[in-house]
Amino acid sequence: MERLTPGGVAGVAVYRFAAHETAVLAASLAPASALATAAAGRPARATWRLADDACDDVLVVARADGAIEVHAHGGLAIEAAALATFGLTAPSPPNAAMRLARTAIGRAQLELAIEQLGHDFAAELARLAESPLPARRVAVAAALARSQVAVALAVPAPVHLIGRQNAGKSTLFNALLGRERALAGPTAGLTRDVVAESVVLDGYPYVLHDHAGEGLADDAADAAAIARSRAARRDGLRLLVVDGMRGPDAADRLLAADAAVVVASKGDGPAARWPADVPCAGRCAAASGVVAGLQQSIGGWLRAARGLPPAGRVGGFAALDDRELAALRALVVAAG
Ligand SMILES: Nc1nc2c(ncn2[C@@H]2O[C@H](COP(=O)(O)OP(=O)(O)OP(=O)(O)O)[C@@H](O)[C@H]2O)c(=O)[nH]1
Ligand SMILES: [Mg+2]
Repeated sequence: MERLTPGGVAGVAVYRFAAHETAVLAASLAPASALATAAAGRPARATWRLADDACDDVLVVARADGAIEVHAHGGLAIEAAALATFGLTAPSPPNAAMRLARTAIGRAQLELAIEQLGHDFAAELARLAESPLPARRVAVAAALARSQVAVALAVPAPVHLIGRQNAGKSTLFNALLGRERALAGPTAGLTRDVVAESVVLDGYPYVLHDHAGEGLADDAADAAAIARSRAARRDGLRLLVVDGMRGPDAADRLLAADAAVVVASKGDGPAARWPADVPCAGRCAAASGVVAGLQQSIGGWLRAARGLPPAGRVGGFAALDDRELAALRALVVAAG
């Protein structure tokens, strides 16, 4: 028997039983048909009696891999009797879907985790491995396409707010987080250290980085801050913030060349002329304090730049991390 919930006194304790334990388990359940009902795909309510003084109302559930779960109440008497009857095996390591369910931030991540918990990744892989190669190729290609979206939903992507000093990066950073995390203000070069925080934008998770601005380096500390920022933003998506009341200059044009998204800040003020050859996703007014709308629009621009669909379920089993992706790809690579 494996205990899926942490030990202790709780409202719910979930125990998982391997095939060789089900005969003993069946004998302790009333009605005796509970196990067969669960095995047929219908969760069954039952009374679990392991000893005269250890009795609980439980739910019996069969998982896709054939294992049986008993959802009990976590009382000390039933826990002690279950341990005495079945012993405790070491918990199996959580798969990516379980880890995501525990750490999900935002509704879309949770929906994806619940969807993927409905698929037994190892069992689906084993089933695919048995299928003829042409059908396997088609199924793996479809799963990899879903996985591209699933990984984007499960694994936060780094986003770097870059731009000229005073462009409005830190103000935008704070507005997207919905709190005053970084210092912002009219002093050029105010931000020196890179500050990173997690945030959900338009349903997708990101680690948002606020950076030192590009511009004059009055002293060694400014120069070090700019150099450190340039090194730290090499990987990930760069979101260029251009002062929308001034418009892009030569330095902005250089930064725009390898930015995923360019936005014009200070959208509550008069807009500067914007040259047609500098791409601009849109204007934002971070100082206005409308967090939800800002998250939606910046998230939407990032999503469009990444070619991702609206966040949510992906419609089938998918890999959620590099290890699962590699296992999926290996199904066709090994077969040539
Ligand atoms: N009106 C208006 N002012 C803004 C907006 N966003 C930023 N500002 C102002 O622009 C100035 C610079 O803002 P910051 O967010 O500190 O700029 P930054 O890009 O982080 O600057 P550095 O840290 O020096 O690189 C501040 O005085 C802000 O109040 C906005 O949406 N509207
Ligand atoms: Mg700043």
